[in-house]
Amino acid sequence: VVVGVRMWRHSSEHMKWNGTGSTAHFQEIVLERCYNYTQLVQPELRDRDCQKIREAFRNAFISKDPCSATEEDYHPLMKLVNPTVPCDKTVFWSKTKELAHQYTKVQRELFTLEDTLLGYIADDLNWCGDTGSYEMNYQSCPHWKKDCSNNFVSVFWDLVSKRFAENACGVVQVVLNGSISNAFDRKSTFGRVEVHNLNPMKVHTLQAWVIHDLGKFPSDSCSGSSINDLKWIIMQRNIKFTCQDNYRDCGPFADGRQPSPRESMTSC
Ligand code: C8R
Repeated sequence: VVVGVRMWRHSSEHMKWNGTGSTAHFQEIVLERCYNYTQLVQPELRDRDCQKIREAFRNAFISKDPCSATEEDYHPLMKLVNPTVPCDKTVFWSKTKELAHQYTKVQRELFTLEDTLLGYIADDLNWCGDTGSYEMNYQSCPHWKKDCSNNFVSVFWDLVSKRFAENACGVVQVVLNGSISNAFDRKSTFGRVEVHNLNPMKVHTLQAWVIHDLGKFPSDSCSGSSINDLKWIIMQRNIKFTCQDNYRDCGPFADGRQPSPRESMTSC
């Protein structure tokens, strides 16, 4: 009976949140991605101390209430890694992560947030700790809607997205999804954080690409009302706005066939 009670107490303590638990091997993955990025992807960052980065990342949330995250918790980590994307090379996205990444994989000089060190390290990972414990919680983490919005993962993405946008300069691009009803969503990270943190002294144009999935009915476009919202917000901030449906700048194939949006984003 005692064993039963202990087991029950144990598991109820750990399943207290509604979201997925921390990614298995979180610490190792962070370290490995950091080494991979600083040595192979962006060797100019060779001198970054990955052990320190891993430690600062962990210290941001370990032993803390997973529903009381603040920007300050991440300041030591942010100090170790400042974003450095050259002018005209920033690519934002919203509901088009895969496509945007395919695009910057081919256009090597362009950067999404995941092509910078912190975005690269954290992409697709989940993490949280627990008050009074040095362990990560691998069973469950707060769900941003069902538990709390000030969880460590959400606060992290809002913060790095803000810094990414603040640092952008020249012409910046955003890849939006024309196959959903609101290609521009004010409540997305792009609409809520990045758009408002572009610096009009540095960014002169926002170039939007509205991409339609082949085989899916186009639900939104440059002339739709959600893009019009975006245009208004951007123009009020004194930044020029341009928009293109189904971006392509490479012409038809040799056999005259027109490239699909996906092909034109990724193969020319
Ligand atoms: N950005 C935000 N969120 C990110 C992210 C990123 O780079 N990378 C990951 N993995 N995530 P969405 P959005 C996770 O709704 O809200 C930056 C977070 O858990 O399709 O407009 C990036 O610079 C987050 O909750 O897009 C980009 O421009 C979801 O994915 C926007 O913000 C957000 O996915 C994209 O954010």
